[in-house]
Amino acid sequence: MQKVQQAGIEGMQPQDFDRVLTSMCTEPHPVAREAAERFLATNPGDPGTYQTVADLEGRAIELLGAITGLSDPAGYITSGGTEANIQAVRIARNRAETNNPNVVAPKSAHFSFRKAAELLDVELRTAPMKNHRANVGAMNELVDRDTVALVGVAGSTEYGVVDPIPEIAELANDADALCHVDAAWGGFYLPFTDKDWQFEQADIDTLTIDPHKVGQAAVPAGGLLARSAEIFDPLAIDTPYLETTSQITLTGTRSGAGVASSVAAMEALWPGGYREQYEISMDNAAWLAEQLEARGHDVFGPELPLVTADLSVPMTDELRDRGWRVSKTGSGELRIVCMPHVTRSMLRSFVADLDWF
Ligand code: 0PR
Repeated sequence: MQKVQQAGIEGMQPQDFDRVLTSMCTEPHPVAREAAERFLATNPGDPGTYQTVADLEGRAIELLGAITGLSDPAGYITSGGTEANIQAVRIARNRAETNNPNVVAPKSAHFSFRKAAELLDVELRTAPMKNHRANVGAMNELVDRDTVALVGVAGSTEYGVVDPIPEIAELANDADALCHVDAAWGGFYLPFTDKDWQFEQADIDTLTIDPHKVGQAAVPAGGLLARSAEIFDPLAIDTPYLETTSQITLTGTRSGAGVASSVAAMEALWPGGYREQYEISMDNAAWLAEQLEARGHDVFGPELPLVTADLSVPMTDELRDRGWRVSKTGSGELRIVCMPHVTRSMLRSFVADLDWF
């Protein structure tokens, strides 16, 4: 008890971002921070009571639809990408007829799909990759009559790679399965690339896109979008004592701060601000890749603003001692995510520190 009182919250500061090179979270935009605080005590899970934030959620989905190329979007603001991915698998499982459902995904799929599979008693089949990208032929070999969903990743967690989404959607179509795209991280960069991933054009059913990552909203605002409201029907649970009589979300009480900050960030930044951020972050990532290559390292990327390099020395501990927050891929490569808070001068001093070793 004594100890807890001594280490009071007063005066404690959160991690600042000036040496964070590994996170997919970032500094929220100032208007997002302000909106989050204003809506801190609201619950979009109870739209009958908290009408304003419920209306704001509609606006958030409209904006996410504009960003992803979906003209009549349905969806809601989740608690991060994990909830969105779990819910997509839940939709696929609930609407299918099989008792033995499986989901086919590339090996690069985020570990939230493993959580989904375990929770929902669905088999997760992962296909080997081709140069860090989903191999559609290998995915096809895993598809059978019990396949309820196919997953594509648009901006993979480890390498920042975009899978061939239209081909995966076609496989899903042929198998009569749901096509889910995980653009949790990449979604706010993709509109400014030449990637073939647009929602309606690529025939996607559901998509994860997280405002709390590249969207610069408050942590942990996530987004789940669907091509039509009916896609959510298999999730409806009766809520007899609320003013609204059914709920499709996974969590009950939800973050009004997440919803409000998402709208604030997107209204401030879509499209010009996000475009500018994409260009700056890509330039920074390309600069870093060049610097690392010039030093003889084997570099992958940037396809989106993420670079990995085989530094062949286990130096993450030394870098951590100097304050750098870096991480490695499953294969041991150094992985740098060029989020909005990662500036050229930060990268310059990082490279200077690497030279020092
Ligand atoms: N899908 C993709 C493609 C992701 O990269 C992530 C998270 C998720 C889904 C899950 O999103 P939530 O974490 O919002 O539920 N990717 C990072 C990861 O797990 C998240 C992260 C966050 C990493 C903070 C580092 C960090 O410091 O690696």
